Amino acid sequence: MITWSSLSNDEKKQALSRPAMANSQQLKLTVSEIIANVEAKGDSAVLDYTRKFDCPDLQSLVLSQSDIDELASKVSVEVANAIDIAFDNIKQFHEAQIPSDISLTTTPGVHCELRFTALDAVGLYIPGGSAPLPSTVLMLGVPALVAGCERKLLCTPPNKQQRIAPEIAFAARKCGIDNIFLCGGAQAVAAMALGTQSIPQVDKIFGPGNSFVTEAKQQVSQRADGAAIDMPAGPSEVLVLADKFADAEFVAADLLSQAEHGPDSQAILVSDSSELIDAAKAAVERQLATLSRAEIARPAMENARYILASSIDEAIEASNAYAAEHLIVQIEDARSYLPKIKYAGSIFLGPWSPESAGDYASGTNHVLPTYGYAKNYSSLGLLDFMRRYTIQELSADGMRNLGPAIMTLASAEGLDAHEQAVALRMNKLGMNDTSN
Ligand code: HSO
Ligand code: ZN
Repeated sequence: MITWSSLSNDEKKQALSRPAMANSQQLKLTVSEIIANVEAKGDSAVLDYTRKFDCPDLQSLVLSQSDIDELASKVSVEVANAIDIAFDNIKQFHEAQIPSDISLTTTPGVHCELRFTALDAVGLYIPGGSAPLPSTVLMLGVPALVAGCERKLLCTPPNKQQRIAPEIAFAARKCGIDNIFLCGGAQAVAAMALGTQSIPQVDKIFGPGNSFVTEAKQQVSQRADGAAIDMPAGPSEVLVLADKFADAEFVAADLLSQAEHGPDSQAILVSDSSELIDAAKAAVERQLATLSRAEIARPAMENARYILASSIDEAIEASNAYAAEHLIVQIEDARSYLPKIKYAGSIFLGPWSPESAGDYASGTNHVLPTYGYAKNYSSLGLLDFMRRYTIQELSADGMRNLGPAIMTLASAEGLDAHEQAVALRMNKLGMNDTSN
């Protein structure tokens, strides 16, 4: 247990430090080679990498519509119903985010508009690995559907049988995904960003992934002919704020639900009650023994931090300094602390709001800024699948009214051509005296 008030500023930083991310020179080099190969050889490079890493017998990168239908039909009624419920809630919450265009007269005769439009083509990346996540298909696919993106494609690594998890096919079909491609890793990101013979080029790539995927997203986003990306990514994390009224079993379960994502997951408990911390630690041990993924969760919990604060305000100070991806507030009257909570990707208020609710089905998006990026990035939302642009229209009166100010500013910046573009028009309007 770490006592927050006894720490120096440096020690506080240390207590909340995240593990260094593996963006070694070697990783960068390997990924840039993969991207260059995909750029040069297209499908055949993607196919080679996929055969090497995921599926030695892979025949085609394209999962046909009949294969998607066949896979989707294997999903149990129970899971299908649960996906339907999650889909409906996520859809409702993202539909509520549909923005309104703005149309405004700033100066008489000067008309300005702001319009929103869906991105044309989006690429959704769904990792394979130890737990394929159909919930992530919904979190990416539903906003793309609601935004009205014309083309939605999904890349995910195939299993050895050239197939994907039936739940992923089912969720993708529900979201109206146009194509599923059987590839993963940096090669999938390169293919979506640059396009290949069978994988169309997209405007923006979304979704979580391992260090190769993350590095590939960074690299393609820096190319003018590449693609935009959703947000930088690091290992998943949770910070639980709890007081003496919190249920220690709930607290432990929430820490562990983060820990089971991966050995590099971060779980932090901050409380003003040492009794609660002790009880939560004991509950973690008890619950850990019962988990099927204990082998993954245990190393993560070995790095877990338990911080004792002298007050709730001090606990919130620690939480703000960490800027957690998920912040769970199990404090009496949790909502009343919202004004003090500055940074978190998503906040879970009160004893009945586990992270699992937002991970799956409440309606909020589970793609969230990690690694402290909650300070300057937002949780994924509808607007990430749209772009906004502006329109302006000046009438002759608008030009008469605004022209002098524009000319004065252009002249102050020494940009004669800018000034001229207005002066010519003012002359035509008979406004020869342009001094203002
Ligand atoms: N907690 C993960 C999302 C997830 N959890 C998917 C379960 N399935 C990152 O926010
Ligand atoms: Zn989760």
